[in-house]
Amino acid sequence: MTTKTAWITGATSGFGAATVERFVTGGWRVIASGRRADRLQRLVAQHGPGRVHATAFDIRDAEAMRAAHAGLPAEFAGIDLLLNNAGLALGTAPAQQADLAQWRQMIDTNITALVSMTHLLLPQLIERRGAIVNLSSISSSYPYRGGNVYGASKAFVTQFSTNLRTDLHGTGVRVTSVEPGMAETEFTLVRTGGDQAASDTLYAGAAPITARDIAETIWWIANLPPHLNVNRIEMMPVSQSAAGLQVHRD
Ligand code: NDP
Ligand code: 8X3
Repeated sequence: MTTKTAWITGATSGFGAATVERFVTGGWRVIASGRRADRLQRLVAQHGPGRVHATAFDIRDAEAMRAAHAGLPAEFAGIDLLLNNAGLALGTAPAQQADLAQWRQMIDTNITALVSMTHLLLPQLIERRGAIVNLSSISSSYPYRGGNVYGASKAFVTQFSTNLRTDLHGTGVRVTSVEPGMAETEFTLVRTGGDQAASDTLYAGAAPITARDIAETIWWIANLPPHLNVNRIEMMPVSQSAAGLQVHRD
């Protein structure tokens, strides 16, 4: 059996790190990306340079992205799956109090970088009848206070996934939008600028989704028979559900 290769963005933490682990354990090669080079090097040390290739770059830097792609060693150059996972939420303030720089960083990371990675790899994904898995979120469907640009960026990811499927009709390339709810990773630490107490409070007693749950789901999607496509998959912890509409009265 030929060894398959996945490019996993946001591999230094959370869903990405757990998915690297799952795919390497399952026999795949992984190209692991993120800004924190030390964490990527730890993955290489743990699994070996024949299994994990580290590409440390800021995903908003289009030139660095292209250079990372051009510099792939031969054994990692044929990519079968792109996991567009790198992303973040910044801030919890309502739109009228939000920081514009944070909005721009979410758009640059969650949208612009994701479409750039996709555009870069599409030719070879088509050639290999590969797969694209995009990390969207339940915030793409359910608004909540302070979700503003984050949720909108994930709605883009969901719709981009659907539209990609339509354009890729007949190529054999599979596209999936994975839409998790509350999951405990570094997500809330990043969102709150490093507030560990806020992160702990959010997840306490809620039995949130784990990074491993998501990694197992992505592994399942990647290994379905080639005639099957999971278009969208929405997941929540049992402790989370939608809570309806609000009414303001004068
Ligand atoms: P983490 O914060 O644990 O991981 C985020 C990853 O994204 C890190 O590896 C980080 O790497 C990478 N990343 C962020 N910005 C950049 C950048 N500019 N350049 C390169 N890499 C970057 O969060 P999660 O694992 O939870 O999040 C993964 C994805 O899942 C995100 O898209 C998130 O929006 C989505 N999601 C998360 C949910 C949750 O509740 N946790 C629920 C639904 C969706 P580094 O900092 O090293 O660059
Ligand atoms: C991250 C989880 O609750 O903001 O996407 O939708 S949530």
